[in-house]
Parts: sequence; structure tokens; C-alpha cells
Amino acid sequence: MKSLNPNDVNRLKELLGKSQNVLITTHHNADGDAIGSTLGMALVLKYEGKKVDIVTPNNYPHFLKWMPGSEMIKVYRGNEAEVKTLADEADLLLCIDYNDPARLKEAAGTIFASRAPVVLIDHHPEPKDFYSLGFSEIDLGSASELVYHILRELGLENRIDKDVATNLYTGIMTDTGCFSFSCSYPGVFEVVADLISKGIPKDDIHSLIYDNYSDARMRLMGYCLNEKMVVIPEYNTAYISLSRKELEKFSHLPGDTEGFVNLPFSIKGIKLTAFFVEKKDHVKISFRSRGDFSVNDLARNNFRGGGHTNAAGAEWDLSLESTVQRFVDLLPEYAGQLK
Ligand SMILES: [Mn+2]
Repeated sequence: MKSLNPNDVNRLKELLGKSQNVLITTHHNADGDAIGSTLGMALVLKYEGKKVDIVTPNNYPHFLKWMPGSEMIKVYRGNEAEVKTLADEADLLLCIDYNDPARLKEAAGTIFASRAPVVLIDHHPEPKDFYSLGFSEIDLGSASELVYHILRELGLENRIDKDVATNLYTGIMTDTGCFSFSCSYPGVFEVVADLISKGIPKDDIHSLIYDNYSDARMRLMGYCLNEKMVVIPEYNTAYISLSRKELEKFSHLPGDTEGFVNLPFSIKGIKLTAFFVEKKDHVKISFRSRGDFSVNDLARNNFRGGGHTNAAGAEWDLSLESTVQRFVDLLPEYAGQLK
């Protein structure tokens, strides 16, 4: 099992002991790990008698709304005044599953105006300097797994009940692509074994996440694969791009394109994938890789983005066409690594 710095654990214990109003925040476009890790932590703190609120910058996907405790989540967009009050009243601010205040988008100003001490709980490399106490564990596949270790080291393992375990399991499952990447170490399976021992509905969780899509999403996926996927065999690379017009045509809802970036990995030999989505004033890019090829470096060095070795993202201000072209033009530079 992972061991954390005991001084940090003690400092967190002290901070929690002194706090009554805990505000938990996670990143824009929250995913299964963002929601799972924050809900897992929030439920335990609630069991400990604290008032706990969770804020996401924008709405989160409908296929995560069944998760136990999700009624604690407030979406900043549309509830700005209420979130401002929560930030003002908070006496502890937990930042889970992100490493940069900018990941809160327009909620950042309101949240970080809070005078509460800031605790980072995250697994993304190179966190920005914005917290007074940090648990940054970049070798873990998910923030949910980190929350599990923190709860245990705080002596709160008895609070990890079926609901908490369901949230943490969901986060680990989604951030490792159903245990297909970022989990090649035994510890994660010890955690999963313990979570399953709490009686979580493991098979139902899988179904609730992955068999919970609209027919529009399936048709959009079919369109992406049939019409939009570009495979470049000499660089073992494939990418998909979608314009706003195309998204509208398929009555796109937030979260509908979740996971599309991984689709080309089903093709033999693919090592690098990219997924480009046109937004109102920028292009949102997701990069994924298999093996040693670092999409974190690719995103950082060329698109002012970042993430992990095998999963990274960026936003780019040029048109969809020129953003895609920039990516394609970069490939020869990486030819050696993509062999
Ligand atoms: Mn994560």
C-alpha cells in the first residue's frame, strides 16, 4: 500500500480537526475520477459531522449523476452567488484531481478568493504553486486512489462504506480506462480488492457508466469512425476532429464525446491518438498514447497544454483546420519515437 508523508497527513488531520465547513472543488468538465474522488472524500467528512459542499465549474456528464452523494455537488455556472457564499464561509478548501487554479475556469476567482487554507490532492504532474498543503502523487492512476490512501492514513478506513467505495472504485475504473492503462502496479489492485470487499455493485457500476449513453451519442461515434477518423500508418497515429456544426447535427450533449479519443487504439499498432473538438472560441484537444511516448510533452511543447505521459489535453486558439494541420505537421519530428 502507498505510504504518504506522515507530516503531511498530520497537518491534514489538524486542518480537518479545526474545520467545520469544508469546500471541495474539482476541475472543469469533471470526469468519473473528479466526481468519484470528491464524493468519496465528501461522504467521509460528512460522516465525521462536517458540513461539506462540492463545487464543479460547469455541469458534469449525466452518466455520473447516479453516484452516491451527488446531491452535494453544486455547479458554479448558474449558481455563482451561492458558490461565492460557500467560498466565503469555507474554513478548508480541498482541491482534488487538478493541479492548476486555471482548471476551475471562470469559477477560479470566486473559489480562490476564499481565505480558507488550500489543500491539494492530485495525481497530475507539475502542480502550480497555489496550496498550503499538498498531496501530489503522480505515480497513481487516479485521484480516487489517492483519496483512499489519505482516508486510511487519517485513520478513517472504517468510514469507507459501500457508498464511499462505490465512488472511489468508479474513479479508479474510469481514470484507468477499465484497468487498461495507468495501473501497472500491484497496489491499485489491493485498493480495488478492498473496495470490492465493501460490497460495491461492481458490474452495475460498469453498466451505469458505459451503457448509459443516448442513441445520438452512438450515432456520433459511428460517424466519427466512419467519416472522420484519419489514420497515418507511418507514424502509428490516428486522429478525429469534430466541428461545432457536426456536433449540433448529432444533438450533442456534454460528455457525449467522452472516450472517443481512445477509439483508434483498437487498430493494430496505433501509439498516438488525438481528438479535436471545435468550441466557440478555441479548439479543445485530447491526446492519448500507448507506451513511452509522452503526450504530456507533446501538449506542453506545442499546444501550451499538459497532463500525464499517456493522457493530456490542450486548448488552441486557431481554427479547427489549422489546429489539426499543426498536429499533423509535427508528426515527422516525432517519427523516431512513434516507430
Ligand atoms: Mn484523475
